[in-house]
Amino acid sequence: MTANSMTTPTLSKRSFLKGSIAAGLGLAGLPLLGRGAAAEGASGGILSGCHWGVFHGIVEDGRAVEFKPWAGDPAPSPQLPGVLDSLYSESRIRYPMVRRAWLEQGPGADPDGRGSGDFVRVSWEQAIELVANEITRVRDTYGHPAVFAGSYGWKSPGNLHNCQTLLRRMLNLTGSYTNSTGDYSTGAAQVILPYVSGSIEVYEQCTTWDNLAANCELMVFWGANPLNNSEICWSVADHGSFRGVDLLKEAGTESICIDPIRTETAQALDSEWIAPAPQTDVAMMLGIMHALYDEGLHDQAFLDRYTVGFDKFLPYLLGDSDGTPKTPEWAAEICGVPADKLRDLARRFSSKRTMLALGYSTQRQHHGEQIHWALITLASMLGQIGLPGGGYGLSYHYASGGAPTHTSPILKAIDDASGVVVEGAAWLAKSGAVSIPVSRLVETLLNPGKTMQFNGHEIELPEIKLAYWVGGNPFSHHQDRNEMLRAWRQLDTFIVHDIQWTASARHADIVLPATTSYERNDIAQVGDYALSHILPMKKIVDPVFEARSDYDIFADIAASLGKGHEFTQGLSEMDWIRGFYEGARIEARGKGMEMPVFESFWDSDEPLAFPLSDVQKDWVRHADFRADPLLNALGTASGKFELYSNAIEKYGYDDCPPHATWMEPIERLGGATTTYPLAIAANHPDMRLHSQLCGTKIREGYEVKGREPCWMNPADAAARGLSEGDVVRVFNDRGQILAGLVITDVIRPGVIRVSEGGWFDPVDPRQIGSLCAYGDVNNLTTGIATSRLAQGNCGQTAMADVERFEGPLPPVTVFSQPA
Ligand SMILES: Nc1nc2c(c(=O)[nH]1)N[C@H]1C(S)=C(S)[C@@H](COP(=O)(O)OP(=O)(O)OC[C@H]3O[C@@H](n4cnc5c(=O)[nH]c(N)nc54)[C@H](O)[C@@H]3O)O[C@H]1N2
Ligand SMILES: Nc1nc2c(c(=O)[nH]1)N[C@H]1C(S)=C(S)[C@@H](COP(=O)(O)OP(=O)(O)OC[C@H]3O[C@@H](n4cnc5c(=O)[nH]c(N)nc54)[C@H](O)[C@@H]3O)O[C@H]1N2
Ligand SMILES: [Mo]
Repeated sequence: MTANSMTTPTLSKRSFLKGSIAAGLGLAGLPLLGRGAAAEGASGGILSGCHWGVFHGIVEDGRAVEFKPWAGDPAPSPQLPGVLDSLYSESRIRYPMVRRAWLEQGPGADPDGRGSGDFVRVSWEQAIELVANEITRVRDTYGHPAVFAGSYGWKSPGNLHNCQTLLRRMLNLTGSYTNSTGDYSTGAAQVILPYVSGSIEVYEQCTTWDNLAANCELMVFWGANPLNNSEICWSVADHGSFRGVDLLKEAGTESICIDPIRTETAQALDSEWIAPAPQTDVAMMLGIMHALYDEGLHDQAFLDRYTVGFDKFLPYLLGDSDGTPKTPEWAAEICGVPADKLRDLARRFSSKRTMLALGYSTQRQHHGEQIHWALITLASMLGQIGLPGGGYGLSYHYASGGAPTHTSPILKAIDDASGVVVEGAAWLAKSGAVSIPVSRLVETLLNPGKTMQFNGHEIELPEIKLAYWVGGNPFSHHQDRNEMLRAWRQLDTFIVHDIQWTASARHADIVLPATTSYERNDIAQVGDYALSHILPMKKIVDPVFEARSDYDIFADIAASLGKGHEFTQGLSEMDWIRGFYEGARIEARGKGMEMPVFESFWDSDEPLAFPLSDVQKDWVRHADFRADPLLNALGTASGKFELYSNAIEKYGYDDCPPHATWMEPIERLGGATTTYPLAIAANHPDMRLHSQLCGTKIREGYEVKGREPCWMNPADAAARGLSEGDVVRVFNDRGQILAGLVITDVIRPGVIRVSEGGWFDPVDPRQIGSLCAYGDVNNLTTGIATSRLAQGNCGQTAMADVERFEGPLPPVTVFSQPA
């Protein structure tokens, strides 16, 4: 069946009632396929949810003792015990705390002392007053943009307790601040793709897994690992990608994994493994494109009808414009994959119905803008975009992209009082006086008043004196930790609300203990793409120690600044939640569905299920564009895929040319000017969400001698005389960390893996460049931007060396309460 050939059937009120609500708000009508379904009939306990999925909290004597996965979860997360432990772990922040030097000597005192752990406990009243007064002082002295509230990070889901929106709500009601644009996930891709395919695309739906299982003959996971990266959602996880991978396995679909690591997904599907040198994928794609063209395998009709600019890209591919034909032999030299293999791939991609699934890591690199452009150019040459089972997909690995989208209303959410509802796209919203690209804060702190090119325009970098962070961990997520430490010394004040004593909290001047989602009530949707259910996120236990919700904290600060009523509108927590639900109920009615009254929804023991139509189940990305490229034009200037961009040509950036181009990164495996021998895959961790849960007991399952694991190929270990379980020093000119060695042949020689999110634990916090005792990989990564176009981060650009650590091992102190 061809997708999009029918319109979505309108469900009668009756059939919806029959299909889901009458059946106990449960799963009736929803297929429950996939691996080891949750504990049978798990229920009882208190229904809630988190980034890792829907669960029931079991409570004994006022204490949560188990988070039991919901029976409807096709692949419950093994991280749930860590989620429970995040409530009670030794690393929980207990009381409001202020750094002694700041408290006694005032803002900006002894900035080198940040991170040394010398905190003084204060009362909530005093903490609120200190924060409100400091916001006022900084605004009055330096102007409103001196307050930075970009506050990027993965917080917790929930449409009310969105701490970042709440921070901006408080600041918008009382004045202004500097915000940030973009994110660390897809910083480069989301800026270039609007020029190429007409939208940011990286977070949009893919052709469904169901459609792939029926139509795809060759699935290519290009730096894309759904079985790791779909453990979570930005909202509450549905784990639909696990079911999706199962569908491919059942269908026996041939697959290829192009990745320095033989991933969980590759292992589950027994995929062919091709391991190019990291950061060379653009060259590899060009080699394949050259072979396609050379052998006449490209789809000229598709290029003519659906794209512009191939004629301007071709001279580059053939070498007419720069003297270097991008032949498979040329590409093989760079990427390390033999030329014959590249020709073989060109033939297989073009002769089979092929889906190219690209992850995000390849754009989190120097010149990361090029990879998505190269992929779309390659997919255009193959001519399968918009066909069932073919083309390209940019989120198969993320938040269960490709899990079919249910017919559901959009749940309303708290807004930031700038007139924009931002849940789901918090960091894309425009609020605040000034906005800087999210990963350029360090550059901004070090260069106030200077100008920066960004996406065709110029930004003047503001002077920032106060950074306010909630729901994010910059001392984990930002690159080049030591440069960051230098920049942080420019700040008068750093305020952090968190659940846990992260490195960011430890480097703060004022630290406020926030509640977890499990200590407050909220509401959310299940599945970023699936939108399969609306979930009551019920409070499971009372707040521990003196933790308070970000909502209550900001309401008090707003009140202290004279805007208390504007902040709360006189509504209680449950009033807000009910309001969001009622909004959805009205929208659902417009779609022919009747949701139950709020009380029966809230008191039910099951999430509220929404129906899935056959059309959505079989949905094909870009099918409408393919069917009628005029009526369903893309959002680009020409309405077609732009393989050459006149707009980007006009910007004249030498680090981002107007068509997909192989650009040498500052350092890479085999790079002519690169000094360190090993490429670091700073991937997303399998048993954490970034740094979240690193402070819990779940760490005991993967740490090696108390340190973050470092994977290494047996050949590289042998060459260095290293053994499994050795504590090693991983180092380069930017920094040094300890890690515990894991020797494995699922990683390519020349590459090591140290996942992002390990907590930064400097042996001497006063000394920039100090050894990190636990293993925060961002001591080693580069802080440069992808290019002047996107100014994205390069968390996957790092070369290093590894040696056995000799001498007395420094203790890991970052997981306990500060001194
Ligand atoms: N080298 C390298 N670096 C990377 C990456 C990489 O691949 N390589 N990946 C990048 C990417 S894609 C991302 S998204 C970032 C992630 O970076 P972050 O999103 O900053 O990382 P998290 O560990 O999720 O931090 C979230 C913090 O919010 C806290 N939190 C959770 N809920 C609440 C709440 O309700 N209230 C408050 N106040 N706090 C709360 C958590 O305890 C945690 O400390 O890292 C980036 N950094
Ligand atoms: N379990 C878990 N899941 C997560 C997260 C998490 O922290 N933990 N974080 C979530 C977030 S916020 C995001 S943005 C996404 C991130 O999604 P991605 O950025 O796609 O995830 P990564 O794990 O960094 O990388 C994916 C794969 O790319 C490979 N790779 C690295 N460098 C290269 C290269 O140069 N070439 C090729 N071909 N492959 C390469 C890695 O080995 C890995 O297998 O994940 C999300 N999912
Ligand atoms: Mo991300």
